[in-house]
Amino acid sequence: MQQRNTTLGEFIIEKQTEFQYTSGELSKLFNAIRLAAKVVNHEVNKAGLVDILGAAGDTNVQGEDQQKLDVLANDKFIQTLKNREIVCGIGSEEEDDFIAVNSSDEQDQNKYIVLMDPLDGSSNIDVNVSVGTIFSIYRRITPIGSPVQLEDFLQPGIKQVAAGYIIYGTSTMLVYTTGHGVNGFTLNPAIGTFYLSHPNMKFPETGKIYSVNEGNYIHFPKGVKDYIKYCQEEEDDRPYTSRYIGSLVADFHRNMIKGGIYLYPESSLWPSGKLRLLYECNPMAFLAEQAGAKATDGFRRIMEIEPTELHQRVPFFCGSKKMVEKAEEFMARNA
Ligand code: AHM
Ligand code: MG
Repeated sequence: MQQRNTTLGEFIIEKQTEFQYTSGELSKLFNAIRLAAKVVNHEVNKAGLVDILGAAGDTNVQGEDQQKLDVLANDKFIQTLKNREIVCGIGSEEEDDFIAVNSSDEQDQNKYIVLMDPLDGSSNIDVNVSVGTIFSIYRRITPIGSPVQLEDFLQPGIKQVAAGYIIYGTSTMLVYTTGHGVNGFTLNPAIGTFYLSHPNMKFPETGKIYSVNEGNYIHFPKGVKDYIKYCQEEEDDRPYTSRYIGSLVADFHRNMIKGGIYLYPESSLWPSGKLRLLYECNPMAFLAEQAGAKATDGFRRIMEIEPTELHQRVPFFCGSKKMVEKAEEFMARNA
């Protein structure tokens, strides 16, 4: 039984044998992530106090307005990951192309690539609603010492060696998996330390919450419309409760604790769905599966999809196993 006062650093050292690669590598990686998380947390928390709100004036590769904190979070994570000399490449929602780290160094032994959404749900910052950072870690597949290639980033989710998120909410938490369950750590801001607060997190097998942007109902495929009607029917344990924050990390986190399903389907507005496979859906799918839940595109397991593009989008159905299976039934009926 884990002690409640275990710190993230201690926990990683204790669990090092569960990580299939060299001990120390995981610590190095997480040292970088947790340090950047603390810096971003500090900035997010003072967002209301200083004049750093609003669009930075740039648009990102998806053509969306970038908030200043998106840029800042992106810079902090990239800078910290580069400094720790463990990562050979970084892919980010805020960068059009992947970044090769130390690619000219013949002695470069860095083996890991990180894909991330440095500040997801960033339209919520202005209104004091939770946002998050999502990360996904792979081993490179091209030879160590050579410049990293696009193929290193285009690996299916089943190849992830670790994934997680940081939620900047009423408290700040870091939740991660290395394929041996999911553990959650809460930041004590007074001393800047993450403590194990949620050991071995599990999604309830079913739940009573559905999270979807119902304003887009008219644009959804019939299977999703029928599933939403099913959630609203008065029968058995239904109608379910509708809860949609508009921050994937926050909606996922709540559903994992309480039981629920999150849906961002394809629609006439977003023909391939809105969320990105590599740094939003795959890491969340890895966490979901490790917590006993399910993540699909309505038909296929998210983690088995072979990526073709860095910023690829995919429909996303994720949450309590029985709820996702029910939604899939409606999708199959209308395929
Ligand atoms: P972002 O990466 O631009 O922040 O977009 C991703 C976010 C998710 O966090 C959230 O679940 C979804 O977009 C909300 O989209 P919508 O406003 O279309 O419902
Ligand atoms: Mg995002």
